[in-house]
Amino acid sequence: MQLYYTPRSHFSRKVRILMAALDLSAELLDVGNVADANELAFGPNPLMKVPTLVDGKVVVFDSDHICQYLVQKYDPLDQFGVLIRDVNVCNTRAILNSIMAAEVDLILAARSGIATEHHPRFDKVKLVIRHGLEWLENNAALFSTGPLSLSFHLVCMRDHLLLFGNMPTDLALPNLAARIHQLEDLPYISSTKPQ
Ligand SMILES: N[C@@H](CCC(=O)N[C@@H](CS)C(=O)NCC(=O)O)C(=O)O
Repeated sequence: MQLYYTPRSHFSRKVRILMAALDLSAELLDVGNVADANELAFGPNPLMKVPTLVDGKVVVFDSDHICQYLVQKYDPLDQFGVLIRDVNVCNTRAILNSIMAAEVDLILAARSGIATEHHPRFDKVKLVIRHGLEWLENNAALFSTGPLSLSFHLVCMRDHLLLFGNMPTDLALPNLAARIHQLEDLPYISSTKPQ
């Protein structure tokens, strides 16, 4: 298998954590700057995003879809609850993904030379991150009662917000921090942490 990714990509890290936890390996293909419109670098993905998985003749786009594909093919017992469709779990995934996508908007705008300060669109994007984090904190019990893959997702979101300086510093998130602390030393969490 090949995985188009970048070492810092939080969406790609979801897949990398799951693959490591399932003892699966893939050749990692770093696409470089994801803000670039360099079609060739992204391999077969017409959306020019990472991650993309290539498994023989099968091409799979989108991190959640890739995780589902891997579990359906390689983990019939679904040890980490990737295929769970419970409404609360899906809502939590939607919030995590939206915070992560909002952060991509901020980072790629800045990387493309757009000032994101005092701009109504980006003010809203920042509010999405704040309100999303508050929602997760208020619903943090879902991470201990829900599938472990949801907590993998949480770690990816949190580490990336911290790495790129987009975590609101005035927001107290003790319940999320406690959950992440329980997982930080797992080898597939620590070995995939972006530097
Ligand atoms: N829904 C997609 C989102 C992927 C995504 O936005 N990836 C970012 C990097 S972390 C990217 O490649 N962005 C490029 C762009 O938006 O132009 C997924 O879950 O895989």
